[in-house]
Amino acid sequence: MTESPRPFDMVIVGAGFAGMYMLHRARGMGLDALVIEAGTGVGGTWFWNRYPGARCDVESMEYSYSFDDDLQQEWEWSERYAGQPEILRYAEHVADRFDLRSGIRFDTRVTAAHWDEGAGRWTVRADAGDAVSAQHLVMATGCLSAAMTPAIPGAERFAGDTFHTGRWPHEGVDLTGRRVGVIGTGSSGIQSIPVIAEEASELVVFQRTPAYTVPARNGPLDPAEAEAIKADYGKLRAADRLMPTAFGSRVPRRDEGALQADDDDRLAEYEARWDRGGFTFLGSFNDLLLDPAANETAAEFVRGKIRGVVQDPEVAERLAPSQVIGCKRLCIDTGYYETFNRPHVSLVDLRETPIEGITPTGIGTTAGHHDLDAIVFATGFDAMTGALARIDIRGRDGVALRDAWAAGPHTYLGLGVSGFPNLFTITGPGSPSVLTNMIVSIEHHVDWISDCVAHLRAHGHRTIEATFDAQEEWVDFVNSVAGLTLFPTCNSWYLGANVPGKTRVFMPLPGFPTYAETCAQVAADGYRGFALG
Ligand code: NA7
Repeated sequence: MTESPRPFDMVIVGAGFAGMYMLHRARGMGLDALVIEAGTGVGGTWFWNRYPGARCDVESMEYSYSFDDDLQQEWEWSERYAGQPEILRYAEHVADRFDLRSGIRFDTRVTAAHWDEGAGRWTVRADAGDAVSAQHLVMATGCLSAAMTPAIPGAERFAGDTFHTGRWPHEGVDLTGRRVGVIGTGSSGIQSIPVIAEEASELVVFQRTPAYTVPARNGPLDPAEAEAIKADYGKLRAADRLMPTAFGSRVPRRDEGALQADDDDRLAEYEARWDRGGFTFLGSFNDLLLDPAANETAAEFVRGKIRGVVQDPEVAERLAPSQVIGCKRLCIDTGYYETFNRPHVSLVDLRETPIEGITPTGIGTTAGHHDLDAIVFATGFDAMTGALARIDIRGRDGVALRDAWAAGPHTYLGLGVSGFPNLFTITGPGSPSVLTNMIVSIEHHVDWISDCVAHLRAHGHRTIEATFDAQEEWVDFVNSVAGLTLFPTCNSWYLGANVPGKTRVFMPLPGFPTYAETCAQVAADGYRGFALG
């Protein structure tokens, strides 16, 4: 006899910052909620990405929960930008403080979620334990969680060790005295390369596209600064929510186009922000992601910095990007360009000399063979949709989400999908998500979902589902906004361009404040664009 799956009011997939807060809110509403998490601990991104140098690119005082004032007053960050171990400790602290672990089933990977039309519930299956059923299914699976390792011929024959930055061994890796190859120069490569160079006897960096990176200027967090923020934390949080990226309000964007400023003034602005460090560099002027000529002034400024730091002019030219700055996510580094001045560090430009294959002893390119003891894949993720597509999610009439999204993700507000009732995606495609401070976007979505479920219960509704028309209109809107920007001009993971065969669609929506207003208005209008059953 098969027992029917244990029923929950809400099943949440993932115990990163999104899943943890969703569980907290669900419990606060009296819901019987369960989180299912593939890892053996909480933290999501910060649980998996333990590579050397892993660090948040949003400042600590902003990259933290705001929902509990005691928490934000009592927690003390040690650095301006928190490193992965400290953020993981923070996630663990939150789990303990709010007794979240008792509601999380760890070490269990969700494999399937099927909508049962008759029961009006989701049946959720995993690779361990019994199936469960859920009235509401919340996907808190993260935007950068489906790691991608490229299929390079011969990879299985490599006799040394291979690692992916997004799946770094928890016990750490000793690369001392080893010859290491790093493939990939996105944020993970740029953060890890200077640290790996400290240990490795030889480091070969395999670069396909150079990225722009701005110094982090990381260091101990000034206690006086932290105290001043904590004296009125709500003020910083509110000001950040009014920023397009939901952070950085302390150094606002200059409300002027780059070409409106004269040459000296423009240069001084870039220098000041370069010296300050971090993402606010892109806020130097208000048109950097709108006007190619404006963008080129910032791009050329960074290229000049690269030429100034990197001693070998040929290496400097290979490191100098040509695409629009900010089109791929800007990187924030500590000593990246300086690392290429070290005698044991070399750069292979894969545009000139592509990889032919991996051999038992290293990596072969069209220019020759590099003998290696270890290969680090800093090759990124199947972003925004990858984690969802890897689960067999089936909505009405057995339609698979991965089929429904074959031509790119279609959502309403990045929160709901037509044909998939009672399914919510936290920071889903079609919402600002990865273009923002993720914790702000996460809290916003969790609060919205919580209010929505409370509304359904108060009004006796059992289901909610995005209407097809509202969804398609939303997809058109997201595309039209993206089309006004320079984001679609390069091969970024925002577009899925890094995943072979993935349809090229710009997935996030630029502009947090307008988006948040729209979501609030949709709720105030009785969940306009959703069908309530
Ligand atoms: P990214 O930013 O997607 O970077 C991946 C890097 O790996 C990038 O330089 C890619 O080059 C490179 N790559 C990917 N596939 C290959 C192959 N097949 N051959 C050579 N090089 C390859 O991922 P990260 O983990 O660094 O960062 C993700 C986000 O995490 C980051 O933006 C922050 O938000 C935090 P490409 O540019 O595609 O030519």
